[in-house]
Amino acid sequence: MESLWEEVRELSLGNSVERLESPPTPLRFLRDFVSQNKPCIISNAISHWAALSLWSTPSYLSDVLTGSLVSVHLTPNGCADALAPHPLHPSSLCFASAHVQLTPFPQALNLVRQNPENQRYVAYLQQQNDCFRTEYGPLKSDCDDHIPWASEALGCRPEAVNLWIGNHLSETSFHKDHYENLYAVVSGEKHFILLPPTDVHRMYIRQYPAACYSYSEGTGEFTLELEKPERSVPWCSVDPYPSPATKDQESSKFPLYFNGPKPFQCTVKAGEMLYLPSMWFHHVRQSAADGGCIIAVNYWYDMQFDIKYAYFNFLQSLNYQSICNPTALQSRSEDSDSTSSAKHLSNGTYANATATNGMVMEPIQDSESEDE
Ligand SMILES: O=C(O)CCC(=O)C(=O)O
Repeated sequence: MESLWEEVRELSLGNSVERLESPPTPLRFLRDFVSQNKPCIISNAISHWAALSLWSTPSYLSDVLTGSLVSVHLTPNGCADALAPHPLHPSSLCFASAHVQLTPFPQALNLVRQNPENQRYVAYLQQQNDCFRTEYGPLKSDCDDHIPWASEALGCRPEAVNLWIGNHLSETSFHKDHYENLYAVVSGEKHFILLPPTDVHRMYIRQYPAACYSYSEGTGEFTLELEKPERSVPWCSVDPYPSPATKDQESSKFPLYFNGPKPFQCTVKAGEMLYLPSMWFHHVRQSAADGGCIIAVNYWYDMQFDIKYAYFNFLQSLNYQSICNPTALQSRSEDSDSTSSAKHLSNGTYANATATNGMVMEPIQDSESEDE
């Protein structure tokens, strides 16, 4: 397995995410990136968008969307769709979704912009259901309907276009999607950790009971309740940014992640676009120099469920038991000076690791995907 991780880096991915100074031709995009399932960051792909100048003025957004109701995701800590202590058994974990409320846009934007350090909640405007073309329809003419060279290469128009407006406290945990993703940052910066699908076993995908936050405006408190009927969600177990106090513990629970090849890491700045290939695991943080909002629009194109997908499912079904010790993994990763990547898995259904070193993953069922 370790050879596989290294070989894809040596043969195709290299050590860092490639940067293109201008949009590729459809042929180059297809040949060098999509068919190779390889990410890249593209400059000057959205320079013509009116959004780049207009959206940095909050009053512009509030004026255009004055009558719009949008989905606000509220969490106590900025981590929606992420692991949290189980409400009944706090020594174990559950998969926690945000409290979602439809709110008039101007008010919703204030929830994101108010000094987040002083609030008991973190608000993130995002709804991964084509929200840009529905909830945010009045902003449509500020961006492109689709990315022409990508549509030409992929032979279709986007299945969904989503808008993301958040502050520096919102964070998206490791996951993967079954889409080719063109992710354009309009203001602020997004910090991605990426891992290719070949690294699936490094994500420690396990089943977690699904739960949902509920927020009371009256008390300002969140409660976390298990979904009814109960269901479980296969989700990545790794937090790539453990606190100094838990770092050693996390490294020993997830040695394949922490001691394996460095993930790909990249920052996508305002005006840039990331091509995030289908099935790559990704973890996202965000920041804005002025403490303002971070705004992005992403285009999800259908992926091909082709031989790569079939290989991925086969790989994931393997009961990988590393006989390498973490020291061996460490020395391999020191040998290569790769940057890093983080990725996300589709048919990821693994029972809890049972080996003492946390390296055993046993397939337990063939579920659809760990994507939501
Ligand atoms: O921007 C984010 O917070 C997450 C983006 C993401 O996960 C996606 O585009 O698939």
